[in-house]
Amino acid sequence: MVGGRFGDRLEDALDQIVRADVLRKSVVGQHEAVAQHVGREVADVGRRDVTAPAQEGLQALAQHQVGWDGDKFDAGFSTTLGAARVSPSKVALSTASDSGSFDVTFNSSVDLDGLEAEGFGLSQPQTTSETVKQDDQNDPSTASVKKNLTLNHASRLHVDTTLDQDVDLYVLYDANHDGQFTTAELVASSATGSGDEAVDLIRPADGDYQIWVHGFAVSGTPSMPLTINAIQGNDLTVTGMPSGSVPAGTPVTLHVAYNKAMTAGQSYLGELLLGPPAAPTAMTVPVQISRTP
Ligand SMILES: [Ca+2]
Ligand SMILES: [Ca+2]
Repeated sequence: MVGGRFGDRLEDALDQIVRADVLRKSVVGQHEAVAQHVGREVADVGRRDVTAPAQEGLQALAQHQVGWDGDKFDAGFSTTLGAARVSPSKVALSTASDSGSFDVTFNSSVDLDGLEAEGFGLSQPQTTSETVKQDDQNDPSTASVKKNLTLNHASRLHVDTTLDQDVDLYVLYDANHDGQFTTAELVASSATGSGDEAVDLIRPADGDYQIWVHGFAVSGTPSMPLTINAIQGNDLTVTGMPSGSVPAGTPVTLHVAYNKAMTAGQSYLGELLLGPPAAPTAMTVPVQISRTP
């Protein structure tokens, strides 16, 4: 609607939709994680990096301008649409050693002003059997299941429930560090009409958390599995990050070392998060290390 009437509601006056060329990815058979990377540059405001999973088919990029001067017709911006990929897209290895290393290669089709990468884990998911009952429907703090959890250098927290009756799931973070968990400290919830609930937090802050399983419509005292998968720890060390910008098409090889006292016969989970400085968690490489005797 550029060139039309400029009223007070400037945010409605300038919308531009750029229909990008069809991006086709031959995903099948490729051991690559692909994240569509969008670099958006806005005059006078700076640069924004926006990422989304790449999908086959037409990609549409919508730009919405807010709060610029109505008489400033030449406030231009440019948009770069490209793809970044990491190979391999995930790492699963078996080892008889508590330490070792592997490499991953990053490649972007657009210039980046840097690349950050960090390793998390190694840790193990835990599933416990919990007994639930009918709680006060109007007060999640009456949840009869409350589980404490401490996170330290976590890339991800996944929690889920499974039950054929209606329980809801809440995650609270003790943001003021007073040892109490109040509904004002709710950071995630899943409250559908079923008992199959799940929440995911990416790069959650260090500190104390409490998970509530709230019986919303429960008869009797059924047992149900509660799975908590916190990928956390400092057992993965990433080296090889570039010190400056990364020109398009320049592969970056990252070296990942792991070192943890593991129990033979058990598996451990980790994760690499990487991306440009403005979006350092844009891409993920899941890591699973199985310790053999
Ligand atoms: Ca529910
Ligand atoms: Ca608190």
